Amino acid sequence: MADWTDCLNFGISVAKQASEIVLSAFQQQKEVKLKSSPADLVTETDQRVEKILISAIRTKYPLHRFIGEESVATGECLEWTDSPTWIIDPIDGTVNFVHRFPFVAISIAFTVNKQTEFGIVYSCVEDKLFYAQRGRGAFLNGERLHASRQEDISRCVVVTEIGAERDDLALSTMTSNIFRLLKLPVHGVRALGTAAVDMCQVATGGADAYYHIGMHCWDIAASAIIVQEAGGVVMDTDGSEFDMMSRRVIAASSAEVARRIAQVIQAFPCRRDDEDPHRCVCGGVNGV
Ligand code: LIP
Repeated sequence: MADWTDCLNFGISVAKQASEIVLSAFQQQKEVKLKSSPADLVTETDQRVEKILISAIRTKYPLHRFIGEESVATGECLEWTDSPTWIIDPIDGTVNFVHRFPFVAISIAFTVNKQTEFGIVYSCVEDKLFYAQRGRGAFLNGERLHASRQEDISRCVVVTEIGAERDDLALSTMTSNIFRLLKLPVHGVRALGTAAVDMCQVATGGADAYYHIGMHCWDIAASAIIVQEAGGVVMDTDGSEFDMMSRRVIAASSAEVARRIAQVIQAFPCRRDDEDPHRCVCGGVNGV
């Protein structure tokens, strides 16, 4: 079996270098552009950090492929293949970044044969480096992570996000999901504004579950393996196997809590990340 530890260590080093750019821009005024909705923002720093990450990784690993949030946003084909692939969100929590709300993360996952080999989530302002390598555990700043193993939904803190959708169906679905969970009851519902850092709270045991409908593969690809390697469970919101491209996810301390959340919440229709081939243009970061 191939050992991707060198790739992981290189990924951590480039994430730390990129964090310096994020932090230096964090307190500055930002030029903000809109993407899919009035709440789906992008800044020059998002784009610059992604370009720097891809350029550095491509120089060392020229045959590897990339799925980057901002490359896809500007028309790059999202083609997930069996090739070694880096799935990158240069700034997860861009709304937080624009508002200086101190939860912004660089999220980098690495897959081979469509299986995640490692994930890195660097919460820049907190200086918290979460990472996990398949079969070798999950870590926060070098300390081993363990999910809470909570099995009683009524004793859970649940993390979720409202996301960038602002249409009536999405908003009514998401708010009614929160209402139903609170009426179970659960101990609390939280949202940090970054799916990656949200999900890592399950790996630390500080939260017992995270769910989201509408996020993208780059938001959660890295944190999914971090939860799994911390002993947590990751699945689709319909209770089926986790599907990184479905834009639906539940991460939990135990299968029992994950199943209870799947029973309570409802999803709304989302186009899969790997659909819509007409949106993309060939060439770009993957060259073909
Ligand atoms: C964000 C997610 C967050 C969600 C936002 C947005 P971005 O990713 O991490 O959980 O609520 O709508 O999708 O766009 O900041 O990389």
